[in-house]
Amino acid sequence: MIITFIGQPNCGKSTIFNYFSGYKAHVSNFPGTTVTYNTSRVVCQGQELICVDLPGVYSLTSGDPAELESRNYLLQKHVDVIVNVVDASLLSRSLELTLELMSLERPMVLALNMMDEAHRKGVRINAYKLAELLVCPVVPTISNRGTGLTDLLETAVEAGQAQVSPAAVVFSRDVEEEIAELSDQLDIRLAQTLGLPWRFFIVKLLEDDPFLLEEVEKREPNLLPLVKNHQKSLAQSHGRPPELVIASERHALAVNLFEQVAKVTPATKPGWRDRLDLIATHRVWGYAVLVLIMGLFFQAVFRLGQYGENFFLSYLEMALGMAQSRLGSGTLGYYLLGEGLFMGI
Ligand SMILES: Nc1nc2c(ncn2[C@@H]2O[C@H](COP(=O)(O)OP(=O)(O)OP(=O)(O)O)[C@@H](O)[C@H]2O)c(=O)[nH]1
Ligand SMILES: [Mg+2]
Repeated sequence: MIITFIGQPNCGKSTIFNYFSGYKAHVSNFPGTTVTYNTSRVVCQGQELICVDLPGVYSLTSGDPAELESRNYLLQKHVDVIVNVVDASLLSRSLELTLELMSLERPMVLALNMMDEAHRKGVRINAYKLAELLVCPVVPTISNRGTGLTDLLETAVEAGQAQVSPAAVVFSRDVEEEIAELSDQLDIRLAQTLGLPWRFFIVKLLEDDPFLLEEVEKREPNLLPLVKNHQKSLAQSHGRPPELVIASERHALAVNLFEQVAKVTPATKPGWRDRLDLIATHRVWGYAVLVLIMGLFFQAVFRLGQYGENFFLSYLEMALGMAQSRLGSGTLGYYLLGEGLFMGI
């Protein structure tokens, strides 16, 4: 069974992947850490799984090479279960990608990661209600502490066995009408040859997806003006490009989902991390903190360096003496090894 971890950048995918695989995929607090996919064999409930850690993506239509890697993996390779990792503290924004992934019509599990951060920000999420609305299991996790991860993998295996797809994403009436009309005019075999769900294919064409339009142009060039006409009609009725029309529909659906399942109660008192953040990002105190940290860093380097200096110096002098006696002081070898390497250190 092939299980892929996919989500927006910096939501904790590699941390989850590393927990299961023991593999040290690079993890950091910067988005875009993983730029190519990693795979690992994992055994769960006696079943052999292949876990795949994909680079972070904001959307399935993107020109960024790392995002394309994820998109191509999902669209072109066999995947049994999609584990959509979301940052629970940024749930509304994260659900936009979830809605796109749901349209791939594959078994899916939502990992509600960074629950500690959500809690810190006063965001309370009703995971049961979210699961009900998405028709997909939802597992709360705190992956850097390992919390909920065994449950997550077991749920993913069960989802892969049950082969149930999440709910269909329904847009507003006029977008649905364009989808229905375009579906009537195109041949379903176009999507089948590309191994894509029919509705996903139609929506992406309306979104002006350059890769799928290229495929249509290659296979059925006479159909391209038809697609362009539907894009134009969508753009005219909304006064903006078709890809923005659909992106804002997803945004509205994500906000609506968020409002149904989450409650935000502002933290009564800011914690020490929030206070530190406020000082470090202050437009005056931020520079003072920077100077203080640099000063401490230099002090640490010179003071700690003093202790090690004499110890290393005695060995280097010994090595220099040996090089001089063995190689002779005027030789090229001595210049390279003695004066170059040892004196350099
Ligand atoms: N507080 C908290 N931090 C977490 C949690 N999970 C992961 N992190 C931290 O979040 C940061 C990003 O984690 P990664 O695993 O690199 O995220 P990623 O999704 O693989 O990121 P990209 O590869 O850039 O897409 C790291 O500093 C992790 O230690 C969590 O549940 N809670
Ligand atoms: Mg990563």
